Amino acid sequence: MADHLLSEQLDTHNKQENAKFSSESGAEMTYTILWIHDEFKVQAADIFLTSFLKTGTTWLKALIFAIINRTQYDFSTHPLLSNNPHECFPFLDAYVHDHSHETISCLDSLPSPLLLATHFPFSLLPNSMITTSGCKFVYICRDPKDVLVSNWLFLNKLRPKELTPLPLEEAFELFCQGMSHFGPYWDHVLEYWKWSLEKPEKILFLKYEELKKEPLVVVKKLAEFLGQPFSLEEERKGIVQEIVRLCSFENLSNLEVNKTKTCKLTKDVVVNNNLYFRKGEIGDSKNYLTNEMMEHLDKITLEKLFGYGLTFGA
Ligand code: PAP
Repeated sequence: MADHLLSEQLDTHNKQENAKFSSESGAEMTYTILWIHDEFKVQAADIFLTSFLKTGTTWLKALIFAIINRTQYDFSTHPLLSNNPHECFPFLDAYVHDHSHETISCLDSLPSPLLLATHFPFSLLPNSMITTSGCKFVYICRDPKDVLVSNWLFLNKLRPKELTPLPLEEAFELFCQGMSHFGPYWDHVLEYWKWSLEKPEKILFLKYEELKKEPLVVVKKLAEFLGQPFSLEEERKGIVQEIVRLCSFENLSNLEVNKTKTCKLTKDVVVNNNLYFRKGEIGDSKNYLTNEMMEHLDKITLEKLFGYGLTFGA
């Protein structure tokens, strides 16, 4: 009986802490959206990386940074060898989260083209980002089963110590219901997919799985889309291969900066860089999800994407 009472009390405490945690991050999010809509000035040269959580953002940040700056840096002393990709290619949201004008004005001092990332869904982007001509978007998606598992493991590591870890069953339910910081996963993907069909010159739509399977092909496609195609001379010198190698999971995850250092995500959240590099594999979710869970997720995917010409995977 005493055990039962204790567990009920713990449950109530957890729910209260969860609610506090969610409402604090909800308020931050609202502020961020308002700031981006009212204050953020888009420039024609800006490059935006948009994605849901855990779909390959860190990897793509590294690749775009390396492609855009390939004539500036030597591969032996490259900034990506001593900085986490999130430092080289920051989140727009993180700047805003800081609530300090000093940090926000830092945006003006970043080198052009401005490389900024956001997890916001298409429908929450301000009109200026969508309509300013010249600026480009790259979106990356991933099989939802792997997204769910990767995100569940990551968030449990970030969870305040006073909260018990979120059980996978609960994370699964929330994910299926579309409850996440950035809305339902499938809607997130579909909105950007539809935009990419409408404006292929504005947004390049990528999949984590195709990047894993054919990194050289995708890196060339990226460079071309961003208006900086590789010259024959660069190809002959093996620059595409160098970029792929520099940004590979094996290379980045073994760097001192990514093994031991931290990165400030927002004013209050500091993340160990090694949390961004777990396994980097396709299909690892099968080691966590039951067959039933996987079938259910595949069924939602089929239903949600039906008729749009989009499937997950390469
Ligand atoms: P974020 O939403 O916190 O920015 P994001 O970078 O999108 O995370 O996704 C992290 C996933 O990408 C992790 O997947 P996993 O949990 O299934 O392992 C991470 O391991 C993987 N990842 C990070 N860097 C690379 C890379 N260079 N190559 C391939 N996968 C990578």
